[in-house]
Amino acid sequence: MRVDNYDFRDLANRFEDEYERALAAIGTFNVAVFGDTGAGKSTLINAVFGRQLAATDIGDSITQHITYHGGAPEPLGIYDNRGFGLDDASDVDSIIAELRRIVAENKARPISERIHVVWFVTNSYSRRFLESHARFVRALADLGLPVMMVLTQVPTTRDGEYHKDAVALAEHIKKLRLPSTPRGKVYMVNSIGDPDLGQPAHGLRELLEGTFPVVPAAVHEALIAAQRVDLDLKRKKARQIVLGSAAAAGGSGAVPVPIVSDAGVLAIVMTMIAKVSAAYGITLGKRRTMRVAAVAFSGGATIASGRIVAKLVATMVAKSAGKAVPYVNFAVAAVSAGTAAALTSASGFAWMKVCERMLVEPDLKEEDASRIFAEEFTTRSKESAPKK
Ligand SMILES: Nc1nc2c(ncn2[C@@H]2O[C@H](COP(=O)(O)OP(=O)(O)OP(=O)(O)O)[C@@H](O)[C@H]2O)c(=O)[nH]1
Ligand SMILES: [Mg+2]
Repeated sequence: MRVDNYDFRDLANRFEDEYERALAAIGTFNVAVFGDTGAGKSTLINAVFGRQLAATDIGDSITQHITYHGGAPEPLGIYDNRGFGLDDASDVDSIIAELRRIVAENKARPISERIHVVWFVTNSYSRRFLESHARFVRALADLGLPVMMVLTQVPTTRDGEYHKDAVALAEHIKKLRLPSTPRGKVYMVNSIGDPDLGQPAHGLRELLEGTFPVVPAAVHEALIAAQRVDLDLKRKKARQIVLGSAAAAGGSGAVPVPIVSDAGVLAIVMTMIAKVSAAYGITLGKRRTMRVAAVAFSGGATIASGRIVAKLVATMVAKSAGKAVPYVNFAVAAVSAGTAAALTSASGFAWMKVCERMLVEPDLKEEDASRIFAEEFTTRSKESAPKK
C-alpha cells in the first residue's frame, strides 16, 4: 500500500480528536488558593503547576471577589481571591457568602467541576495570622472543603532547619486548632529558591503528596497531569500508555507473528502521542502540539524511513505544514508485528522526552524537538527493535 493512498486529513483530525478525548478523560483538578494579597498564592501556583498567574491572567470573575482560571479542557482550574485581602472582615464575609453559593451550585455538577481542595496561604514574613483568617478557614471547613494550611517563603538555616520565626508562626497557627487537614498540619514551603541568599525551594513535594489523599480519586490523574513537582508521576502514566500501545500495535502476543495492518498501527501511534501529551499536561493547544510532534517524528522518520513512523510523519507534516514530504511517495513494505511494536514503543518513549522538555520550555524550537526525539528514538530502537 502506498502512503499517498491515506486520507491525511482524516488521520490528522484523529490526533486532535484523540487529544481532546484524552484531556476529557483526565478531567480537571480544581484548587482554591486563598490568602492575603502578597501572601504568595500566585508564586505557589506557579511553582507547583508551572502556570503563570500574572497580572495579565485576569481569569473569569465568577463572583465579585472570586476568580477562576483555566478549567476544562485543561487539567487544572484555579480559584483565587486575587486583589482582595482577608484582613478586612467585610471582605471575608462576602467571600464566604460567595463561596457558599459556588459550593452549593457545584453540588449539582460533576465531581470534576467542584473545588477539590483549598490551600490557605500565609506568608511567613507577615509574622501574623489574624482572627479573620481563622474565621475564614473555619467557614471553609464548614462548607465541607478540605483546607490545607501553607506557610510560604519559609527561610531555612544553613543546617536545613526552618527559621525560628516561621516555626513560631506555624506553632501559633497549630494552637488555634483549625479544622485543616491533616490534623491541623501547617505545610512549610519556599516556592522559589534564591541562590544568592543560599535559600533553596522546599516543601512543594510534601504539599503535593499531602494533597492526593484529600481530593477525590477521580481527579488524581488530572492532578498528576497538572503538577510540575514530581515528573516521575507523569512518567509512570506515560509509560503505561506507551507499553499498552506497543502491545496493541504488535497484535498483543499473536504467535506466529502476523503482518499487522500499517494503517492500524498508524492509528495506534496517533492515539498514543495524543494520550501521552495529555498525561504530561501539555496545554500548548492541539495545533501547536501536533506541529511539534510532526517535526519531532520526522527526526525519527529519517532513521526508520519507509516504515510506520515515516508514514506518521508524512501524515502530520502534510496536514500541519502543507509541505511536500519525500516519504509520501514511498511504497511502504508490510511491517511485522514485532517491528511495529518496537517502533511504537521507541517513538512513544521519544515523544515522552519531547513532552518533558516542552513542560519546562513551552517555546521549544521544533528543530530541537526533532533532535531530542531522534536521539531517544535511536537509543530505544537499538535496544528493542528486531532486525528488519
Ligand atoms: N522566595 C520566595 N518568595 C515568595 C514566596 N511566596 C511569595 N514570594 C514573594 O512575594 C511576592 C508576592 O507573592 P505573590 O505570589 O504575587 O502573592 P499573591 O498572594 O499572589 O498576591 P496577590 O495576587 O496580590 O493577592 C512575590 O513577588 C515573591 O517575591 C516564596 O515561597 N518564596
Ligand atoms: Mg497573585
